[in-house]
Amino acid sequence: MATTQTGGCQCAKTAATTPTYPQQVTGMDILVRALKNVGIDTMYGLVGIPVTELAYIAQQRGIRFVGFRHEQQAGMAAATHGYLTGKPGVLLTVSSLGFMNGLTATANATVNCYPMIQISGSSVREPIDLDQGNYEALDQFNVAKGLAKAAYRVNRPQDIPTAVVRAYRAAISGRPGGVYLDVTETCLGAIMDGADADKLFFDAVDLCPAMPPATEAVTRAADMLAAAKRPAIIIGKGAAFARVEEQLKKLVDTTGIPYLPMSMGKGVLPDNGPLSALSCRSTIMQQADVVILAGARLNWLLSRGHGKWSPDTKFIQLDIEPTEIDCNRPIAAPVIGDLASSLDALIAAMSSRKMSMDQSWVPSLQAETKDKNSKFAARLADNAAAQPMNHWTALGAIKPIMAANPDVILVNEGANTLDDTRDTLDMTLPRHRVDCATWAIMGMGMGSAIGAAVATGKSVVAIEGDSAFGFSGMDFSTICRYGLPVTVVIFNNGGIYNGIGVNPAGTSDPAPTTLDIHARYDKLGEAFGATTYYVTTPADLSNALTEAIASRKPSLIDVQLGADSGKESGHIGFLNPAALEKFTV
Ligand code: ADP
Ligand code: TZD
Ligand code: MG
Repeated sequence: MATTQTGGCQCAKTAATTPTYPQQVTGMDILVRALKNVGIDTMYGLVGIPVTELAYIAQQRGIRFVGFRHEQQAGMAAATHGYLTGKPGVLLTVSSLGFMNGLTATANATVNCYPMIQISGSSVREPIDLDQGNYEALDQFNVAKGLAKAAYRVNRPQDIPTAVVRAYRAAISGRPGGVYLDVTETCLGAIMDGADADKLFFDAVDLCPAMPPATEAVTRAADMLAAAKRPAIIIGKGAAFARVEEQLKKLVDTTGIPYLPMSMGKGVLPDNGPLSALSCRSTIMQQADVVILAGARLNWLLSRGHGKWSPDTKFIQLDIEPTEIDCNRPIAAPVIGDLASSLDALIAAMSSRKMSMDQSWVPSLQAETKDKNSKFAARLADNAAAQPMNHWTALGAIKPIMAANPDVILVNEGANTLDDTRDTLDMTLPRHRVDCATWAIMGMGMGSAIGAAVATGKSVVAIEGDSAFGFSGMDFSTICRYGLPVTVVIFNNGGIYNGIGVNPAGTSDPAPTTLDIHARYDKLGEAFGATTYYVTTPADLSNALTEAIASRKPSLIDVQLGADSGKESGHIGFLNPAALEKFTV
């Protein structure tokens, strides 16, 4: 334990407050016990003043502590842990910048409805409030408020058990999200009598209560569904999170309604099932008369309910969040409740109703699927000989291997790397795809891969664009340090979108989109003791991935693509190439 003063901070004094008498406990002891009481078994974070001892105490008392190189990645891991397990993931950060680095992930979790709790040590209150320049002083609580689903500050050790239960409930109940728990250094280091502390703990009852929908809402939805001629179900990541694969299967089996998954809804029902309309997105948007949104928002990923959507489509929205309804488009039949309860109720209501679906609706979608699938297969085959490889060639090599390993969790980020991977790789199991999701952010890859591997014990393959990997690459070392069964596959096309951008000024500086086409990312993996591969052909990629998955050891595959592989998608309307030319001097 450090006793030296760091930057004039007060925290070294905290270090001396670990109780020497068994009947005394610190705020840190109480916090660890409170976390264990609500079932937290894992904590992701990065330590330093004032939370180092807290992490040690957690580790000593049986909470697994996974230490990272950057808090953002620890936060992405906590969020993914929450999403995959249905219990809030926990992130531990130090004050000021550590807190802010982690807050990025907490904000992202809130946007994506992932349950997590960021616990951050914060500097002593009084000098912060008087702006007196204390070590790592920042009014973290007020900064977090705008970005987290909820924020709480604990100033006294006797409030910790209540604070932890409140943070837990806020993270998981209703629409899940990221919760911030500010624990002041003073509170962490405060000493209490052990017997008094014992009296603070309680068993919280029903931490994630069911929220069944109103009967009349279900009746309205069932009537509308039964009358539908061309119905469809859109399965979002809310459905994956809510673990309603059985209910959705039953609804689909009993009604024969086709389904269309959102990116992380893939696998809730099999992508390759007979009623999967994965390839018929535009047709559903244009022709479906009744669409059930099951844990999916009509946000930008669904054109906010406009664009290609027919103005006549009616929506039944199953969601836990009432304010989501009518957000972008009027919802004819809102069903507010937890998805499991809502689907149970809808299935029950449908059992006494007959569907009136057009006989030709499903066969026409199936015919379109067949046609698109064979065109897609031809496209992959067409690229099989491409040298250097492009995104499709590489994915053509990866596809059969992932199909043979359906229980591997896929993490995916990039631009072309994201879109093409999503389109190529079928998912057959729920909660097996984690990607950059609602905000389309880069920099979730290593954290999410680690969270997925730690939370589930399953093997993980992260398919990363070279740019995307750069945001979190240093935490590949965390994969190695913890010996996790993660294979990182980097699609190196030398840039953001591709590596053929041209600097319009003609100077020797690279274009804004250009990165490092000749980089050997495999060497980076070598530095941390991973098994590494540098591959230039589909056959080598295929062998490398097969071996890497089978090994269940940290592995990194650097996939060399051509610099011209990938299309640029980074233009907004007025910054199109023609406009850029106009502005070029
Ligand atoms: P996608 O990006 O896959 O379309 P979104 O993140 O946009 O999914 O939407 C997920 C939706 O699921 C959110 O509106 C959220 O409120 C909802 N949701 C999350 N958990 C539940 C639950 N247990 N029951 C019902 N709805 C839920
Ligand atoms: N910064 C953050 C945090 N998120 C972002 N989404 C971006 C920047 C902008 N951006 C994209 O939207 S995709 C992308 C960036 C930088 C990277 C695309 O390049 P890649 O994938 O190498 O990861 P491809 O295969 O070359 O397209
Ligand atoms: Mg790239």
